[in-house]
Amino acid sequence: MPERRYNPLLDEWVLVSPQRTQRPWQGQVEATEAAPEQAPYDPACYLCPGNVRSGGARNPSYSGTFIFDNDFPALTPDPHPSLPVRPPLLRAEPERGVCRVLCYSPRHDLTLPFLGRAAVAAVIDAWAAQYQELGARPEIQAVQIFENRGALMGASNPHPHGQIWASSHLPNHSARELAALTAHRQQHGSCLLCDYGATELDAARGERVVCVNDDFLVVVPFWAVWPFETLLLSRRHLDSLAALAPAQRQNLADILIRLNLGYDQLFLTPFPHSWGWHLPPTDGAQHPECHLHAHFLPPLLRSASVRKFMVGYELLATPQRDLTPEQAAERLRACTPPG
Ligand code: H2U
Ligand code: ZN
Repeated sequence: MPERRYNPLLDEWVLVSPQRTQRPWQGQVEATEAAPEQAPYDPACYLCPGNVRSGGARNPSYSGTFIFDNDFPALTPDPHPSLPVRPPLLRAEPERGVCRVLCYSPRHDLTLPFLGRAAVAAVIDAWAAQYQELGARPEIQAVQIFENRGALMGASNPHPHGQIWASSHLPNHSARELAALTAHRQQHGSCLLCDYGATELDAARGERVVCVNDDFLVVVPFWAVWPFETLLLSRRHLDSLAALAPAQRQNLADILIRLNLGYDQLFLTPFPHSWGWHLPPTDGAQHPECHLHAHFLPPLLRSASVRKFMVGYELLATPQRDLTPEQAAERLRACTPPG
């Protein structure tokens, strides 16, 4: 039977219609392309060590992580000239910030789960350092760390990399989450995501749990919108990546590797997705309501070539899914290596 489920982080609903998984499908079937083999170094890659980027700068011969200012940034650090006076309904504000690109390693051919635990821990260190460095700037209120993986998600280059966008206002999703986390703390005196993580670990058979270790938990959230969407959260209350002790960084590397291997195994393809961290605002205030977590938002539905489209009812009304989060978690869990 259909039901609607509530997403307490975004204060919105998702329609779950499991009876529809039986319906016939004669729609789009994308050709399954075998992922092209990548070489460890590609002389034509903008991100490989020693190569010239499309903006003209030359990359150093880096050996670990490599971070540079995006040559085509969506946000720029310069103070804005004043905006034109407009009617009240045409509201705009100046926005400034910094956009950076983070290459995970010099290896053109190794995605995150194949880097090995020490190299993934170095990427975690880089995320934490960027969050602290950019967040310390007085004009920066929010640091968004994310990755578009795969051509299906619009990634422009196969060299494994992520992005960091730091802005002078809170982005929409962070603002909505912050409001929800704050309201939960005021009403219940506890952290929404601590309470949610405990609820999932207590649930019958851990039916939405994908993988877990001493410090981290991955679930297909009860309110997931994308078929195989997951939420990664710390098991204890930590607000940000900067608060992670070295042993916790190792456990975070472990869970990131296992989750990504599970995704790749699910449809025997390098699983395309967008994913990223939600970290506390960097507005100088304390944020005890914030809880370290990342969202993985993959589009694939049935195979390496059949994806979910957000169309019709989803665009105009409410997101809808057929496969239940519990079914998705069971399948993803079966593909994820044990710790
Ligand atoms: P994707 O993560 O979606 O692939 O985007 C890569 C970013 O890298 C994109 O924002 C930047 C693009 O502007 N880029 C450079 O800054 N320099 C380059 O030489 C290539 C790509
Ligand atoms: Zn490369």
